[in-house]
Amino acid sequence: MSGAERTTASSTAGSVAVLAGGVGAARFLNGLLRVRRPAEVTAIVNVGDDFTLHGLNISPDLDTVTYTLAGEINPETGWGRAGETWRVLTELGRLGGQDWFKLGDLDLALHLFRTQRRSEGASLSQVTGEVAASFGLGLTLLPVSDDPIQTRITPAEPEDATEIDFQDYFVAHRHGIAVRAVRFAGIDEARPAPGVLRALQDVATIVVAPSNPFVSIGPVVDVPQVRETLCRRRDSVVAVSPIVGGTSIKGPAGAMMRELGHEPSVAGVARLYADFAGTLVIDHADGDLAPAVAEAGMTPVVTDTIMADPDRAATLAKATLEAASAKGTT
Ligand code: FO1
Repeated sequence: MSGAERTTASSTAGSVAVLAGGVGAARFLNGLLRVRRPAEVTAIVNVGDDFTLHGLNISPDLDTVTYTLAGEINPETGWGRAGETWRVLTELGRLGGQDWFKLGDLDLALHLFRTQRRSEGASLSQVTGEVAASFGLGLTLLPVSDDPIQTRITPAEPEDATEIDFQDYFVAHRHGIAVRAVRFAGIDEARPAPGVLRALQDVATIVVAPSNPFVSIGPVVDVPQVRETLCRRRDSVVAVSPIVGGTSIKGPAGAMMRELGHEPSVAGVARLYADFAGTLVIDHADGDLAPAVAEAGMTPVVTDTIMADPDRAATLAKATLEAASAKGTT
């Protein structure tokens, strides 16, 4: 840890860091920003989904958070831009190019900008800050690392299946294949991006967003020094379960838990998070599993976790912060 990142004396009251994946985290952050000032919020975002296509640097989770908080997200998909046009992609398809990953015209502009800035030597966190500022976002938006981390998936079948890239699994296969293993290539050498450890040390509350525990939160928490920092602040770490009623609201988290040998329930989530998070926010639908969450070592807090609209996301964010303050951390 650099001198600049060593712990400071006390937490800044009201400040929050959110460990974030894509769609679920973006909706949570959107709610959080209705109950906290942007200057109080730091989002620390997964980069394991990042990849290169058409020679462009694509960072899906950072972009989903950016577009959502800017009010520019496509509400139907939860990723990409609202009011998007697809002229480049259509022409690319006509040429016989790769059009399986849907990059819209507006979205492409961001990828061109990011790729150009990276080629000039700017780090991912610098570019992320520039993009966030261009959208008028007041929060601190950080990739968990400026170093490359690649989530790699081993399909369960056939027996001798080799690893595939995350977006190949998620988009090309529509996360419809069973998973045998998940690996984060490069993570052992990855360093936390500037500001990440300091935020985790200084904020009053750390929230683990309702994101996939394996492929969204895993590549954040497994960056060297991040888990250790969270463990030291365990009483200030509150997770929101991405599993409701035994399944994920969106995406493959529930199926993945089962396939990787974990119980697809809030108790299973608690067993995954208990070493570094003290509290688990669960939905009313799972209220009967509160004792199992407690048995796994996390304090259960039961509330409405379905973020059907920004108001309900704000209510969830408020309840999550209150769960932390009940432990005397805010
Ligand atoms: N998800 C899809 O299911 N299909 C797509 O074609 C697709 C394109 C895409 C383009 C830009 C972007 O930022 C995200 C995009 N996503 C797409 C979503 C994304 O790949 C996943 O949701 C995340 O990686 C998982 O968090």
